[in-house]
Amino acid sequence: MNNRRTPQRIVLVGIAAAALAGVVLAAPATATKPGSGTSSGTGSVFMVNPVQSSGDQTLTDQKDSAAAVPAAAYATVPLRNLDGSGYLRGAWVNVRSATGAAAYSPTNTFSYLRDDDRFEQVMAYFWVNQAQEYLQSLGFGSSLPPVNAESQDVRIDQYGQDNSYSWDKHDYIRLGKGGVDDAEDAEVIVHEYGHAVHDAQVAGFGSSLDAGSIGEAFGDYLAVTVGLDAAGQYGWPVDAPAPCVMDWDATSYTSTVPHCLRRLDTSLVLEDRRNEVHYDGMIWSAALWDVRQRWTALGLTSRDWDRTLVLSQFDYAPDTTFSAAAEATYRTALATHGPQAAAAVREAFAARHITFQGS
Ligand SMILES: [Ca+2]
Ligand SMILES: [Ca+2]
Ligand SMILES: [Ca+2]
Ligand SMILES: [Zn+2]
Repeated sequence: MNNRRTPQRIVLVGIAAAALAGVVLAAPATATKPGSGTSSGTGSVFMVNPVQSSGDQTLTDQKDSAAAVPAAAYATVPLRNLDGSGYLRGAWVNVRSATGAAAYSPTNTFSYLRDDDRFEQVMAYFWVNQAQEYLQSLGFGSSLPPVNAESQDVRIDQYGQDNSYSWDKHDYIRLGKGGVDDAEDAEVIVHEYGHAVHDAQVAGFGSSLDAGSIGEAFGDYLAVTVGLDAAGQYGWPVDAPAPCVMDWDATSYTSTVPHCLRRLDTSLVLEDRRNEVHYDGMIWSAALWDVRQRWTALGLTSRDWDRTLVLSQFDYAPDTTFSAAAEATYRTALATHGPQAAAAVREAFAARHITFQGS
């Protein structure tokens, strides 16, 4: 394990330093797939989710009825990198319907309301593509190594339980139903994509309780940061607390307002753990969210932090501990943005009682 980790860290830190110094490295061959994603279309999607964009915490599923969500919650968006087949397939996403009709349009026009199962297919295409584009905008696949730069299989299970998961052995994301259809909330889709990102960065990632918790935490963090970035890109409203994860999917499970399946800004510390990956993940995601604020106070940006965070994850062992992963993140921050930024990382983890040697 150490034989693998140490050289990789040196290589990656070298790449990061070169990128930050403005040295442009040759793009890896896998970064683009010419001919497999050059068409564009349009689709109708939620602006992350209808609760986050409207601020209306009284919205409920009402058995998947179209009338339950106002027309103002939808946005017409470009669907990029399609393969031109008329299906929702492209360079970074391959949507399959486990049951029912696959969305098809010879003009690449995909406009459906939420009671039509094809709506979830459009959501999955748009948001997985958006997440990959976000990673690429940070430099992954150009100045930095690619991250999951392949056509991600996504299966929409029209009859399944509420059991979305990313199944790395078969390399696909499955989005289920139950309460609000999972793919009606972009934060569920991007959370699952976060697992695919980890799997692509470190084979078999998540084989310890701590690593599994980090996987859940990163999924939640990625979901929120990609959604906020998209809101900025497209000019969408955000009328719910930014650290609230899966506002719309949560309406089926939570009675307190605001509806959040989980949050990134809890005060949980290591001793609060319950040995359950989603719950324990909130200890880790609170540190990630805290670093974001600390770096902003230092004059850095959320994008700077997101780039450093994802870069550091190449260095996590599949069965890492919180402590070892925190140290790897600290060392990457030191290499990319220097001692002050690294100290902020160390302090954010220490606030969650996650420490490592030298901290
Ligand atoms: Ca639906
Ligand atoms: Ca659900
Ligand atoms: Ca949210
Ligand atoms: Zn998960």
